[in-house]
Amino acid sequence: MITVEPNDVLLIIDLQNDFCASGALEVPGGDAIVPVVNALATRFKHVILTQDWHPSRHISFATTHPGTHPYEEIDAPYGPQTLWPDHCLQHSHGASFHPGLDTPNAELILRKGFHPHIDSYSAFLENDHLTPTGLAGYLRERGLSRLFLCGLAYDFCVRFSAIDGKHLGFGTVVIEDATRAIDRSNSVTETNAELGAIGVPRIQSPEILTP
Ligand code: VGL
Ligand code: ZN
Repeated sequence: MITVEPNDVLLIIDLQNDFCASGALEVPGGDAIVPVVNALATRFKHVILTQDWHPSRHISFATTHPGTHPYEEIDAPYGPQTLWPDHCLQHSHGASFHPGLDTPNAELILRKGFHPHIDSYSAFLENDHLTPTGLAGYLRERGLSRLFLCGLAYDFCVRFSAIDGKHLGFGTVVIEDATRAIDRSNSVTETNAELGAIGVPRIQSPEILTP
């Protein structure tokens, strides 16, 4: 059992239409986490949402690089970048939060991935692992010290947000059953191993929700 403390934050990653059923980059089972996330949100004093928010012709879109296909990798100036179907276009339906998401107490929506030439999986640092999003400063300034992560996708944006959160000194926990994975080329096994190696525990939502 876990007691939620006043300085804890529920960080809900990218629970957007394009990652849910019939979305452009559908994460299998993505919709199923919505009721779990809603229930979790009622237990936290602080709730923060991230929103993947790409301009058209974003570097992460295969369509931006003629001759490539989604899920291939390119060498971007900042390192390898997986290519995706066009998704989460700014102001599109796909970029909107899942209509069932109900988190009236959310205090911040952090958009990421809006720079045309750099992708951002992590809520903290863009994919160059250098450019900050400002989230660490926000959390520190407000004295928020422990993060509980949920949302989509476990093996991409949840994974990199958890790793960076931990490295930046925040208590970091992933609520496994409140996430779903894309699961390509061993990415779930890799994520489990990485999180384990740096001491980010994976818990189940009843550990928080059971009274
Ligand atoms: C994500 C791939 C591309 C995610 C975002 O939210 O995990 N994955 N953009
Ligand atoms: Zn994206």
